[in-house]
Amino acid sequence: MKIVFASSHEISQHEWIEPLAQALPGAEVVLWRPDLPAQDADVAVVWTPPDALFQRERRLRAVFNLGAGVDALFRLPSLPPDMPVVRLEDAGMAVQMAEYAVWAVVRASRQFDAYVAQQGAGQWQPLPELDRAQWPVGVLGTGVMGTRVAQTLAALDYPVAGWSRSGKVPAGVEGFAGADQLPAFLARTRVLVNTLPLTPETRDIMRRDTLRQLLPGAYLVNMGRGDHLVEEDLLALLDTGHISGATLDVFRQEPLPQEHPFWRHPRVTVTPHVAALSLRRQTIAQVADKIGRFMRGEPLTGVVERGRGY
Ligand code: NDP
Ligand code: OXD
Repeated sequence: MKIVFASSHEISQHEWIEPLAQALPGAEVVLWRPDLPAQDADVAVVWTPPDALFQRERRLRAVFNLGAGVDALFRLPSLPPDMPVVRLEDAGMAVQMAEYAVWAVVRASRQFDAYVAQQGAGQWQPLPELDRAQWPVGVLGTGVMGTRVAQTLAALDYPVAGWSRSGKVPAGVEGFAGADQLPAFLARTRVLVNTLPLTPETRDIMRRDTLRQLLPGAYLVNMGRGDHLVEEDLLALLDTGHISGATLDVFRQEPLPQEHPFWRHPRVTVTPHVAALSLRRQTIAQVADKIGRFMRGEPLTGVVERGRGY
């Protein structure tokens, strides 16, 4: 079996190629380079690969994505429409997404940013206590990431609801399903936490008319993709005060351009797409297991439904 490893980012032979080869004895793992001839590989392991990979490697039988989101892959014109695409499932990322959401929600609801400002001014001024009923959290997408996020916030006694296509949510979380129930979900939500995948249906889902349906003083946490959020609509609603603040990890353009207003906005917190980092050991173990199953013709999970886009 031959595996080609392709990414637009710099890949360390020592950190990725050698451990993947060790995890799949008998497999040959090569790093894809645009200046090399076709490798005639059986499968590709990728993270934001160049389109040229699929123009060159014509014998690929499947693609294994080193991330949960497959939107970047689906943007490539040369990805064959019937090529099986397998994504990463959790691999240590869900707990990090939950930590990120807790960080943002707790900071907003317990007014910890105000205490940081107080310290700067040498001020000792306890603020009113937290009433959790005033901070209902709504999680967009209750898949692998959203479920862990919702469970974790519910364990901290925030009233939590989840929205998905199926309406499936973990115990202790109120479920809302599909476009019909989106208005009711938004109307009971103050902190909106996004963990959706980017698809044609979810693009721009956080825009003026949806964000305005949130409870006044709403707070936004975006960990999904930048294209879920219409950035100028968020800025306008921050100006009116309907949205009190936002913690954003993903952006329409990454890295976020230096001149972007989010950098200097007093009520926006920016992080550089790090809500969940790939954990190399867990990622390699999972991908190796999935490749092994695929090659042996065994059932495997994480196969993306091309029609749904996730
Ligand atoms: P899953 O496929 O497990 O979950 C996707 C969820 O979104 C499901 O609950 C699904 O509903 C729901 N959904 C999809 N489309 C719609 C729709 N049109 N309407 C309503 N609900 C919808 O994905 P993961 O949880 O593993 O990952 C989610 C996303 O998180 C990734 O695609 C990626 O963009 C992002 N991510 C970001 C990271 C970061 O560091 N910022 C790190 C990792 C992931 P249903 O359950 O009914 O199918
Ligand atoms: C992912 C990501 O999709 O890191 O895995 O954004």
